[in-house]
Amino acid sequence: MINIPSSEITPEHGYLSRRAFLKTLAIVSAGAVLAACSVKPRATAAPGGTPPHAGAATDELGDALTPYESITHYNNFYEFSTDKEQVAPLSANFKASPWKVEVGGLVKNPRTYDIDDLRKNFTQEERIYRHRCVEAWSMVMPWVGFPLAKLLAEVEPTSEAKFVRFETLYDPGQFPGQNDGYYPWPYAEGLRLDEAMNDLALLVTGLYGKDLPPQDGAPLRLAVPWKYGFKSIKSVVKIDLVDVMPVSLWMAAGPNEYGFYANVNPAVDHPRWSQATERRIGELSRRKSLMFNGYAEQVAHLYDGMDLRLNY
Ligand SMILES: Nc1nc2c(c(=O)[nH]1)N[C@H]1C(S)=C(S)[C@@H](COP(=O)(O)O)O[C@H]1N2
Ligand SMILES: [Mo]
Repeated sequence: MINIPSSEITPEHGYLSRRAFLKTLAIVSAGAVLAACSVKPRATAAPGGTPPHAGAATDELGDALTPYESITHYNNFYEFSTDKEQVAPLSANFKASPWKVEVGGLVKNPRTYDIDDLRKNFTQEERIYRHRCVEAWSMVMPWVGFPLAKLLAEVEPTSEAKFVRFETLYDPGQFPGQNDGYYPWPYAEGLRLDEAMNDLALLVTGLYGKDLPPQDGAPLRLAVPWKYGFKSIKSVVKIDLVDVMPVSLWMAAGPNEYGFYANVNPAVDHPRWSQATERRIGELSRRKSLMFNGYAEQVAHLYDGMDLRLNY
């Protein structure tokens, strides 16, 4: 079994250092300008055309969008670095085109998609989602993308398919972190088929109306907003329908700390820290975390009769 040094996965300090605090202020004011520019009336994306700018200033709970600067300069993407602030500079030259995504396994119509086809063939829509990292920080992102369910409908899972497994690109030449044999690369994640079919599960191609930047998982990443952020796998090249529960990178690396379900649940603490509250990036005091990250109405039924403490 792999032993993880706690420095790698210990959550950020609840209170920012003075340097980080001053930096946050700078990011917030720069971000305020950006956010103001991007609050435009909702536009409909023409097929293959420019996706819309953020169509609203808040999520459905009234919480402000996190500034573009913060979303793109405070990143978890271990293939580049375990240092959140190093991901943006290290990913600047990442080659997200050409890009192919292989969809197969237990499906009637296996198919390899070009990223441009995914953008053209599936109507791109804007979704404002909360993102809650297991480390207890959070953001609000205006993603652009399309429901995973639409892609699955096209490949038609067979009756044996019970889970969906996702895999990130393996390319140590581009991903310096993959030269470190510490984690079981490539990064993998999974969803139960009914979770994957839920309308909230989004395949993301853009952010703030622009193409998805490398640090956020270009050119295609998943967003499953009711689960801890590590489920939202980046830079996906492979989607497989399978009949057994996939083992994710985090389940393999730390099975006692990271389970398959990873639903946001303020009542179930991480073995090493509380999940009751979170630090919203850009805010100074902590806020209460919400069951299923505030999406209970849409997803709680998926877990009827399940013990969410056992199925963490
Ligand atoms: N391939 C890959 N996907 C990943 C990660 C990663 O290290 N590698 N980190 C996860 C974690 S822990 C989080 S919180 C989110 C961060 O997404 P963001 O940087 O766009 O906010 O990506 C998730 N997806
Ligand atoms: Mo995370």
